[in-house]
Amino acid sequence: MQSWSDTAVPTVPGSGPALRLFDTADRQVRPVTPGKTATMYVCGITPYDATHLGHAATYLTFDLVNRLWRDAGHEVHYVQNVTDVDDPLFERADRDGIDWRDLGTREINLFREDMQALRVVPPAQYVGAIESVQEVVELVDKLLASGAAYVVDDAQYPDVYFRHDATEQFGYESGYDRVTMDRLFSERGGDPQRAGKRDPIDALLWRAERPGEPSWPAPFGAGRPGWHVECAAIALNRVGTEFDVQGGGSDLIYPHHEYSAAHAEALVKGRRFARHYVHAGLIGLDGEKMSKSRGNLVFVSTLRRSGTDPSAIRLGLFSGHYRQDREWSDAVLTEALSRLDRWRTAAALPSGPAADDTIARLRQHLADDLDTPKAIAAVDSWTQHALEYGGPDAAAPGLIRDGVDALLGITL
Ligand code: 5CA
Ligand code: ZN
Repeated sequence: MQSWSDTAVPTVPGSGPALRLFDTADRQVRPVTPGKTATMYVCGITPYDATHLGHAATYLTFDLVNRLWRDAGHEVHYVQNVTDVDDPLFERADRDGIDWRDLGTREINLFREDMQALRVVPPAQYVGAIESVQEVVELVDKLLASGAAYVVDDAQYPDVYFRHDATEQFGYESGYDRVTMDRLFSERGGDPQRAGKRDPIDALLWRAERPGEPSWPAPFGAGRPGWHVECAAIALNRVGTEFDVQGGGSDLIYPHHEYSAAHAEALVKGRRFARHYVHAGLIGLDGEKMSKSRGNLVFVSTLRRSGTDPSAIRLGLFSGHYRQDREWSDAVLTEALSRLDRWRTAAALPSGPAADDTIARLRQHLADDLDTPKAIAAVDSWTQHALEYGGPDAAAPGLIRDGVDALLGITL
């Protein structure tokens, strides 16, 4: 599937400390240790509705990772998926009387426009679930052969399930106890009641064909992919195991990332799926998690159409730390707009105070688990000095413009 257009990223002289990120599995901030090419897989959208600010916050978080790696001289192999076949698409398409494929195409196009407007550096590989069905079939086949998967005893619908305890280390990624797993499994798309399963938290790998649902041929019966195996297959075939960062919102910690890791690890024994599991906090609106079921969504496309500067969207979302659940509100946007205005006024001056130290602090704070509030404070401080006292350095405003652009994706 086609990704969106590349965005120009300036280079900034000098370098900063190596990136450290919080790893959900190890529950601590520790160094990310990529080779020459850094590898990242981030869970993409399910395209049944437009991109809201929660999605945007997650993709902007991993855009920071991408930008920091590039700034440190790494090449980045970034892969993102699109869950373009799943129940929410069928339900929304039914409701709106359109074909689910057309709905998916429309929302993916809008997502691309949103990402481009936000100047998110595109993934090298943007991969749909539909176009990777064959990869899922091969993976499920291997899991069946190894005994990690089984077919339920149901002649009509012989669905394939994953034995959650197929790997010894199952549960290490979320660290959740069984009670929490049981609860989240049913809250987040699982089917604990399905008759014939060996355990309520065994996860669906392949859903046998049902009337009215799309299906693809497979040696174990026609059907369609389960959710977690989609990401396991797409990632395994492009970034392998022990890739640097697996990303998504914190709603994916369990079950999604736990099972994607377990599927892959059941196959490639002894190797951890991702080296770092990184999760962005959830964005809410007026005290509630932004979600389609609550109907409290602020769409990126709506803001764009109303003329909101995408750099202000970045600044507003970056004013809180990425791991913190936080809120979007008019006040957040108003503050971001006035900050952007101040930064732009200062960066347009013919000269200013020397900027080297500010660039160093930007790099240092971002490398420290993406501490955007402190990074923003560093630029605020330079701006305040520039506006109050001016400065003799004619290169400084340009350096600030490049630094803020390269590292934060914000154009001044
Ligand atoms: N297609 C799957 C991942 S394979 C999926 O979760 N799609 S999604 O459209 O529901 O979400 C896309 C991404 O946005 C995921 O990484 C998800 O964790 C993240 N996300 C969803 N809601 C929010 C929110 N309110 N705040 C922050 N991130 C969110
Ligand atoms: Zn995923």
